[in-house]
Amino acid sequence: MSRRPQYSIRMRSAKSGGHVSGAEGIYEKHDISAIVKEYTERALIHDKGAADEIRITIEELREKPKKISSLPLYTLNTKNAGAAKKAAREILTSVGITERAVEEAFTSLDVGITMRGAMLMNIEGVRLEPDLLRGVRVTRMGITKKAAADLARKLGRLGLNNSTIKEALILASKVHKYRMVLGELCISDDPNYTTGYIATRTHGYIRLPRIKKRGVPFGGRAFFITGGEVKDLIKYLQITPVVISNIKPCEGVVTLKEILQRRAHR
Ligand code: PML
Repeated sequence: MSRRPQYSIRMRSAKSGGHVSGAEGIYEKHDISAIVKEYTERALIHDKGAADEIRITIEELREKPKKISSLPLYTLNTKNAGAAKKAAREILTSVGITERAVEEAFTSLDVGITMRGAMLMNIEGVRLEPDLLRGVRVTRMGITKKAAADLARKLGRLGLNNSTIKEALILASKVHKYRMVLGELCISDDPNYTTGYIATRTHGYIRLPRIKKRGVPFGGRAFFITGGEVKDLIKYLQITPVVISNIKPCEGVVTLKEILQRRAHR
């Protein structure tokens, strides 16, 4: 029996040429029109102002999405950008990423340009993505309806059930399934969203409140990678469809010590 087709739906919006918002997921045919409406409304109502260009791509997937678990989610009570950076440094260096690379990532995310995709950095901080201006955009990821309900319930208990966190967790979970990726640093480019995160396969998805000051309109993502073919990694990030079908624990505020002692079992 042939399986029901699934579709990758992706939205990117811009205003005067600058990035405003993006969203994406993997859906069935009967969901398409509702999702297009939801994504369009999201692009038109945004803190950065209404988009003047909205691009929506709907593509039938040729490959059956790979099913994976989400990363476990935690929040650190970081009080300011300095504390968030210190926590990021301690966690990321504990998996073999150098301090220099972490420093380089923070500096690059603070230059005032938001790239369309993520930076790829080796553990010494050397950039490896072929297009240094665009970076690598992670696409073709989603979540099953059952897992989405479970995630909404788990995040809801923490007062965190919003699309920004859900989409970032889905993206990070796809990225960290690939063995070459050791860690990630993310700072939102939304001027009103001051919580960022780091992720590693060992520690999970760790939210870092107050990683930037309110009003800063740039940010981005850096993936720290080790040995392997960069072109295979890029192919996985951009092309391989992945859906989250199982949700790992989502916990409230934990200490840095607890994070460093805890090992996520994936
Ligand atoms: C983004 O895609 O804008 C980054 C979102 C970061 C979410 C951090 C969190 O609150 O978990």
